[in-house]
Amino acid sequence: MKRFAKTSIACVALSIAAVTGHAADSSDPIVIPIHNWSSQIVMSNVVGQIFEAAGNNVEYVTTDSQAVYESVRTGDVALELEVWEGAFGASFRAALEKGGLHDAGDHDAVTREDWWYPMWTKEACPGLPSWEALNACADKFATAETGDKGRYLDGPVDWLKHGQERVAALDMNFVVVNAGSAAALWAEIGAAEADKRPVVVFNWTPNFAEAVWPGEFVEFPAWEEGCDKDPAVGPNPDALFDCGNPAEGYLKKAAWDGMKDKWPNAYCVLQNISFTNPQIAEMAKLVDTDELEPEEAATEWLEANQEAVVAPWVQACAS
Ligand code: TMO
Repeated sequence: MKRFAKTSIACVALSIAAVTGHAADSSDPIVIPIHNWSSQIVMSNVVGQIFEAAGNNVEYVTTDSQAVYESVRTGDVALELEVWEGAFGASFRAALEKGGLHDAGDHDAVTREDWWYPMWTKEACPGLPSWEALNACADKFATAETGDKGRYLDGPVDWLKHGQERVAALDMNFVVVNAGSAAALWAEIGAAEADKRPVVVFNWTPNFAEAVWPGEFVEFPAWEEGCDKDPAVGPNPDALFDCGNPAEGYLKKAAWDGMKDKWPNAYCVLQNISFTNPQIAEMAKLVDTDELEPEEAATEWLEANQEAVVAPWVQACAS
């Protein structure tokens, strides 16, 4: 009985390979890394569920969002679904140079990650969104914790490492405080909303937040290639990080070089996957606004988008 079952599974695998022209995927789990913001967790579950529906085994591991590029490079995880240019461009480029991972294509989405304020903040600081106007208003953002300097609530430390360096490079009157979690950012905005207190926090797009709180990014000196490597780039000739993050950043997929040989069918689907800004904002909303668990959010997202969005990616690999 056991032998018969094994044989028939092998036959099915062979016939899939014959139909698709790909070898069969390994039955080892495709390990997908999970980080600490909602769209990434939901997207990872969406893609995991797509792979499972195709017969792959999938495993999720929670990892640091910078260290993950080393994990993809060495094959400890198979891929990364959200490589945001602003937060992770430097780690991604460093891993590419070492070898072992590659760029598996761009999502349709255009991204931005930077200092951001809810619109009511402009009443206290009408010169916004200019960073110089923000700096001139620093006292409006002062708290007991920051004395006469303004308080900027940055993301968790693993996302962006150079908030304090930017403040120093541009000689700003701000103190950078790292939030412990994404939830702490939303709590800060929510708490300021009642009395329309001015706040400036780290935020990004696509995200659920844009549908909840109208707001704007602070306009820093525009990002130029090398701003993080060459002091001469950017307005301060002696400092790195004297510019904003890219205002029209990429969102990439990264894959372990071994993925295409070990799971050729899943790898083919990965290459076709491309999410848009509204789709990614919706994934975040299902968790952050609707309070679904990420797995449920992924299932719900897939039910709504299976036919129109997902099926073509999968079918293109079956022919
Ligand atoms: C990495 N993130 C999207 C939270 O800026």
